[in-house]
Amino acid sequence: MKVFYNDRHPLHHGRHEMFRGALVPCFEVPARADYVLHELKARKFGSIESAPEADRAILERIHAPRYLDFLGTAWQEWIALDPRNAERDALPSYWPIRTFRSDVLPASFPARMGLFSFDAGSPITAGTWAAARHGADCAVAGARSLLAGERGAFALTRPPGHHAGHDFFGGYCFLNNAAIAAQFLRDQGLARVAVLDLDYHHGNGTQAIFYQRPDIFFASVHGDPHTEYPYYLGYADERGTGKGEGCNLNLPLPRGTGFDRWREAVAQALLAIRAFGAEALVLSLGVDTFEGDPISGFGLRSEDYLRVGADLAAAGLPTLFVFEGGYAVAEVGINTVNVLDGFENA
Ligand code: SP5
Ligand code: ZN
Repeated sequence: MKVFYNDRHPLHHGRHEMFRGALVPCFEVPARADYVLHELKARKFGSIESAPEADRAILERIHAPRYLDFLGTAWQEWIALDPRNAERDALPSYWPIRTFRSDVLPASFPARMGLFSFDAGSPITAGTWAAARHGADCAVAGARSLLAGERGAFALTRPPGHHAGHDFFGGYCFLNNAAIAAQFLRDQGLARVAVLDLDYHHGNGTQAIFYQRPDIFFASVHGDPHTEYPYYLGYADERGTGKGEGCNLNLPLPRGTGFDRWREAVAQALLAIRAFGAEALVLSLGVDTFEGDPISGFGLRSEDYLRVGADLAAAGLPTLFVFEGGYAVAEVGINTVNVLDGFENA
């Protein structure tokens, strides 16, 4: 399978995220993707390709121009506030929640950072835009390879994407790579596309982007948002709205869920995707479902990921894997490549 590797990913390297009143070291670190690349090479799996730059118009199918403009200049604006900010990550401190206005774009950079975000755990660094932008290029290149007839492709990129919405970042995500790829597949002529999100955390960004859409099905198996991040979306009663009613499927599971129960939920999601009539699948591949993940609560073991890949292959759809979360850094490569290996060699 072709692997579209974002070689600019190390340019995004946050130092700290806010956690319970303290700045703690980031969980989303460059070594994550390095381990995946290393494992691909060690197992001689896939051919590593580079991706050409995708037109900005492709990104604008998903993201608001004013949000893309903000991301493109955020770091320059951050250091313009205070030259000493060059040594500090940019994190928001203010948010326009209910009763505030979000139509006005404040001149203040910290105010705009809050307008375009939903948590204080997703630092913007000097290279965040360059890394995120090229990650989207990789997702688009992966989608192109499916259109050219490949059965599977992998966009190996960070920062991840599934928490990012039409005009906001959060959850370590800035550009929604999976959503950009799914929309691109539609725009290139596929009538129906599905996104299946297997990251431990609900893909709130992807869901919100496609919530009214009858042509892009979104399914997600994730930690119950009553107790798990991102808390405010991902409940089972969210089924889509308007013409998109019935095209959203959330399967939240309690913290502590093991592989057998989790696998049943994935099978249920795949049945729904088949019934929908999807012509291609975009798979948000987070491996923070691993038993050793430091911020998550499911119990998958490394060998289980081979069976995940085989189950996905059995669905019989051209599949673009897009890398999302997974924070047990030393095991992220093995777990991710096990999925791809299980898919390819099922
Ligand atoms: C893409 C993705 O997986 N994003 C996840 C973002 C989660 N952010 C909240 C992390 C909360 C950290 N909890 C630390 C627990 C330490 N014991
Ligand atoms: Zn996650």
